[in-house]
Amino acid sequence: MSQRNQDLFERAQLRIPAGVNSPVRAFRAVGGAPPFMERASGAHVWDAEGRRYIDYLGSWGPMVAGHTHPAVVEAVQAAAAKALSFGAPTETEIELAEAICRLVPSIERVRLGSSGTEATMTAIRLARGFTGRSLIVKFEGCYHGHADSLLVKAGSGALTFGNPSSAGVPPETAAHTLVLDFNDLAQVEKTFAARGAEIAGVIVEPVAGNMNLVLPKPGFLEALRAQCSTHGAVLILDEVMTGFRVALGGAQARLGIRPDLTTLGKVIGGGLPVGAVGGRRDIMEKIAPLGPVYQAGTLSGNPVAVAAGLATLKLVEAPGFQDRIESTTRSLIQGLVAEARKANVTFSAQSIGSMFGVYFRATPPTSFAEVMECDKDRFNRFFHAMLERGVYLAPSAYEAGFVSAAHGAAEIEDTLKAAAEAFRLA
Ligand code: KE4
Repeated sequence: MSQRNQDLFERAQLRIPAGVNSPVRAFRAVGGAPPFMERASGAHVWDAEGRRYIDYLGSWGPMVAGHTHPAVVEAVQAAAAKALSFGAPTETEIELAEAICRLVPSIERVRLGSSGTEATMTAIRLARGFTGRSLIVKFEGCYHGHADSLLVKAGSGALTFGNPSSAGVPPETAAHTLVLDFNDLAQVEKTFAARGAEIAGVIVEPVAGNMNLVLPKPGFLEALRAQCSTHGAVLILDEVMTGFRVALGGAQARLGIRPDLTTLGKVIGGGLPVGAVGGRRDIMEKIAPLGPVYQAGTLSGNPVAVAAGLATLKLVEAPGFQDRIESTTRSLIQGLVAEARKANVTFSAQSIGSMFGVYFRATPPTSFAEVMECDKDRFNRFFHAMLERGVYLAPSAYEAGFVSAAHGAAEIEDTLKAAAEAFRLA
């Protein structure tokens, strides 16, 4: 680690716990100290030492169009010049709501907030308020933000710390959350058979991206849909990460599942703070002030953030955008697998849309347990070897990676060159 980054990290830790404002950024999963970022453009970020990296983090998903896309920066500058915030309704919020409902047809009404956590917290409160029941079902390894009810064996940060549930969540709260195994059809059926009448809702990442990338097995999401319909439970697809990234209409469009509620974030803010919960009109009309389920936010629908989101969605829905970004991601994956084979390293990788997973395991994992079998130490050595060669992967073996529209053949070529060396050092 260079001196300036090290100095910044030490200074940060004097005032910010672990020197970061979100745990995974502290590099505790991969070791070492994180580079402090200073600027970004397209597929690249530059740290405080002026070192350039090809960025496969993309701010954990939002930067699908590439960093500082001119159309997004322009929209933000124009909005900011008019107002930074009103705390009152604006036309641009209607435009973003209309765009979301048009692109994700299962969303008939949508409420904007400022983060994915707010969106999922609201979605489970709506499920409970709509059904009058308390039990929520989630899946181990799936992460839905840090609301109390969902920090029960969460993936992502908590999983990375090998601390599958958070301190500070009262046992009585956790008791209302059932944690099942992702892709375990039999368990889902058994649980609904036993407690279906108590289940307010099921929340799931339709494509898991917080225990690394794990795809749904054929029939898994369909079974969740059928069980929720049979037992009157609300099916919530958490598309904070997959929305507009796995496909234009999200994983639900690609996989043909119609949820009752969807949560969104990341891409719909284009890098600024926007979250959203939306879905069936009869459920959404339970939300205050129309209905009894309270939800609120000072900066919900903030005009500058909404402008960034709108500009990003315009780019994402342009003809050919999804196909191009998916094919770039596929060429990255195929190249990595080929380089690993040349280096005789046990490795696998997969992608869907512009999300990808890399695993030091012979085949891509299909469950949380199989993710745990991946060689984490080998990933960490590979991560640092790539970082030293100017490639910034997600700093955890339990995170997905992201390609942007700004990644082209040159970036993939440079990445594979770095990987050819990094595999031999991992
Ligand atoms: P935020 O509150 O971080 O905006 O969203 C929470 C969230 C909800 N649902 C899903 C599927 C998510 O992936 C997330 C957040 N993703 C993590 C990345 N693994 C954010 C990175 C971080 O925690 O710093």
